[in-house]
Amino acid sequence: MVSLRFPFSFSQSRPPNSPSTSRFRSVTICSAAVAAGVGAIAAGVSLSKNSTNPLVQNTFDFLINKLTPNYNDPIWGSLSLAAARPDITESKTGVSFPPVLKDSQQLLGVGLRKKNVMGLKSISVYAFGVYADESDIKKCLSEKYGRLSVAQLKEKDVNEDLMESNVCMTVRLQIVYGRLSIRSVRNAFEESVGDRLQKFGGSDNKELLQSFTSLFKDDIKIPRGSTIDLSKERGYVLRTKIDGKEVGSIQSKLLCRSILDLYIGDAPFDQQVRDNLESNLAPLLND
Ligand code: DAO
Ligand code: DAO
Repeated sequence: MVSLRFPFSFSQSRPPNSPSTSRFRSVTICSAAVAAGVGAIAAGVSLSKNSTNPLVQNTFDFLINKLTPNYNDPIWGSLSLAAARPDITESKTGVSFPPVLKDSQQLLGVGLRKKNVMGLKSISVYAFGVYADESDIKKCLSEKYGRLSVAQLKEKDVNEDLMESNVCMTVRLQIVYGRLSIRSVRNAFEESVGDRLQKFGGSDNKELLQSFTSLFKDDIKIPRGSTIDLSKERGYVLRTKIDGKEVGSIQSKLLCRSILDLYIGDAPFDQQVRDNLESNLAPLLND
């Protein structure tokens, strides 16, 4: 009897008592062949990982994409396990994220937003997951990146194209800090997003910033456990929902770009998401 654990490339660990554990345990496959295959591939990692030969690297990436039980791989369908695909846990907080949102947006990475308070201590504010629509990825990015290995992808700026393109995406925030006030959200937002608006759009973006922060009404409560979805929809519309309830939407390519930059840009809140991005994008580009 072989337990099939974490069929994807996120580096993570799951706390023993996390809510998804029992469902996760039930994903068990009676197949020595699968175990042998995975073992052989794992052994191949050390041989191929450092290869500078593109043919070897491409073959290796192909085998990894096609033979490992990747959570995006059709193997899940053929084993009738699609419904049992486990949530992905952000390791430092134990917060879990569904592998797919809105039926078609695939999870590309999870991370943690920390904030330094008065230069003294660092608090964990929220865990986040970054999702992108699978068919949009193919439509917008496959022609340019479809035949590249993960290593080759890492040398390109695929994250830039993802942020600039019309790919529908969602960043899901799950609040872990228990004393978040709207005032501190507004301040942090003005600092982090304001900085990006200036970087990508120049200095005259006060109105745009205010149009977004004016959505944060004083009576909104965001206690620990709240979920905020920031979605870039078709035509660069940024829609914000708190616990599934819409709080507003704004059409602005610059705002969408600036928000995404916080999570998958060059100086992201958590480098772990950037480190995994290409490995999680590659199977979606190559299918
Ligand atoms: O004043 O208690 C405090 C420190 C709060 C820091 C809050 C940082 C907020 C980060 C943005 C959250 C967006 C949901
Ligand atoms: O972490 O610095 C940051 C920026 C986070 C963006 C948060 C947007 C929050 C929008 C909804 C809050 C509504 C009260």
